Amino acid sequence: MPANAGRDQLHRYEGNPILALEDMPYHCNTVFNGTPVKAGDEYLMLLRVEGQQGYSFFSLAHSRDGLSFKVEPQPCMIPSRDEPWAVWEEKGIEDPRLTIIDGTAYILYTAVGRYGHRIALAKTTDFHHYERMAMVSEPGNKDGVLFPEKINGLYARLDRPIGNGVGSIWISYSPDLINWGRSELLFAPRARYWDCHRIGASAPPILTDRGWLELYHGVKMTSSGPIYRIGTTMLDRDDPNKVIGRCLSPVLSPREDYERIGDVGNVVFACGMIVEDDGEVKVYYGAADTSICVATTHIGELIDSCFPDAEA
Ligand code: BMA
Repeated sequence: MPANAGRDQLHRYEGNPILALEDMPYHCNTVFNGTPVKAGDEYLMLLRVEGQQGYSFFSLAHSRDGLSFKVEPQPCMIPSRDEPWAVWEEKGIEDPRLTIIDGTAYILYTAVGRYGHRIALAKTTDFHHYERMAMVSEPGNKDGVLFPEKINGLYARLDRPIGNGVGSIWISYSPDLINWGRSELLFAPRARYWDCHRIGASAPPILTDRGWLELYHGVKMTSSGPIYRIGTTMLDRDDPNKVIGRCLSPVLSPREDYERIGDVGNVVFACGMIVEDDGEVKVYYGAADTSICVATTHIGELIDSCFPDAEA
């Protein structure tokens, strides 16, 4: 038997979950799907919090080691009451994904309103004041992640429109982060696999020596509901419309009680990762839509997972 038989490629931190209801400084229902950034020697994480009222908003947490986080006493971004945003955010704001471009933090998030889900864009320079910039998709789209640099002179993003009930990962480009186009399908669910039902971009892409590494989530439907797992794919460095690698097996599947049991059981859902100087990767993920966990691996292993050499 191979040494890693029965294990996931990502190694769960023994202290998981790193953020749960008990760690929150105010009353809420759950905290999950946090997006991290390393600023100097501090880690920041923008968290999705679901309030007891039932809709989501964002809070900010700080850490010195990327493992132990302290949440600020008040939420940092709540659904807008001002038009043109209010109608699109009346059911909450969800799943932030943070990307630093030229020193500004941009957040793509899901705005949830009566007409469905849209991707929205906000920016901040201090993590306390968030300026809404634009709604950047029509309804029916979510899981937006920005590339951290322009590609061939244009900003680029991945997202997940649903067409004909099928959720696949698409790429689009923009000259100004506001107007998006040249949208093309990148990759789709795979029949028979763990990602057969629906997929979506998870972490903002990271540039490696083999290309753009993307963590995505894949959903399989079962008779007791969906199972969300985390997988990897590699896009060409100069032309990310070319998918040059894709894992066969997920790198993380729900197995622990805190991933199996919660408001939505059987969910591991990444919203970001940090690559440390020594190549260690910390992947931050929501567990069962109820807490935040971290799992680690080496960047080389994540890259290798995109290039499986045999049908498993
Ligand atoms: C997705 C998103 C995530 C959530 C996941 C599992 O569609 O809504 O926020 O974690 O489902 O419920």
